Amino acid sequence: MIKVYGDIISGNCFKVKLILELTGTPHEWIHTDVVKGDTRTEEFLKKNVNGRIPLVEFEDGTFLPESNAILYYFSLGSDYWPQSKRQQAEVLQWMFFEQYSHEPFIATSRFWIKFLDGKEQFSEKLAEAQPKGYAALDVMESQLKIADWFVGDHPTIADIALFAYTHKAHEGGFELDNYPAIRRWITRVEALAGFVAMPD
Ligand SMILES: N[C@@H](CCC(=O)N[C@@H](CS)C(=O)NCC(=O)O)C(=O)O
Repeated sequence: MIKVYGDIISGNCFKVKLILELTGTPHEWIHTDVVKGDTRTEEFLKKNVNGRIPLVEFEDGTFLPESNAILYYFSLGSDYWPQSKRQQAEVLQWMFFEQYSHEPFIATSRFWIKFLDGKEQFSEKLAEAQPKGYAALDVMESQLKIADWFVGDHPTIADIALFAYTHKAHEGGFELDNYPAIRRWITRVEALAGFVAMPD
C-alpha cells in the first residue's frame, strides 16, 4: 500500500488526502509535524531532499513530492483529469496559478497565524500578503461567476488544488464575504462523493 507523509491540516497535504479519498485509493497516512521539524531530520531528507510534505512513498520504495504533481498522478484515469488536451492544459494553468499567485500569500499567512501563532511577529509580512491574496481570490471569483468549476463542466484537480487553502482562507486573515461565487463553489466541492473534511 502507498504511504503518505503529511499533516492533514496543511492545505498542500490535504489536497493529497482529498484526491485519494475521492478516487477511493487505499493508503497509509503517516503524520509528519512540520513545526516539530519532522521534515528536516536526516531520515526524512533521505526521502525528500527538499524537506517538505506532502510526500508519497510507493510500494517499490520510490518517492513523489509536490502536492500538485501528486494530484496529477492519482487523478490519471479518473474524471478529475480531463480527456481533452486543451482542458488538460487549463488544469495545469490553474495549478500553476495556485502555486505562484495564491498559495504563497493565503497559505503562508495561515501558517504564520495558525501554526506559529505569529500575528504580531509577522504583521508586516501579513500586511504585504493581503492585497496579493485578495488579488488571487478576485481571479477565482471572476472564473466562478461564469462557471461551476475551473475547467469544463466537471470538478478536476484544479478545483482540489485551489479548494485546499481557499476554504480555510479566513484562518489566514482573508474573509470570503465579498466572494459569493467562491462560497457557492466551496459548497459544491464539499458535496462531492467521497469528500472528507479537514479536521480543525
Ligand atoms: N510546493 C510544495 C510546497 C510544500 C510545502 O511547503 N510544505 C510545507 C508544509 S505545507 C512543509 O513541508 N514545510 C516544512 C519545511 O519547510 O520544513 C507542494 O505543493 O507540495
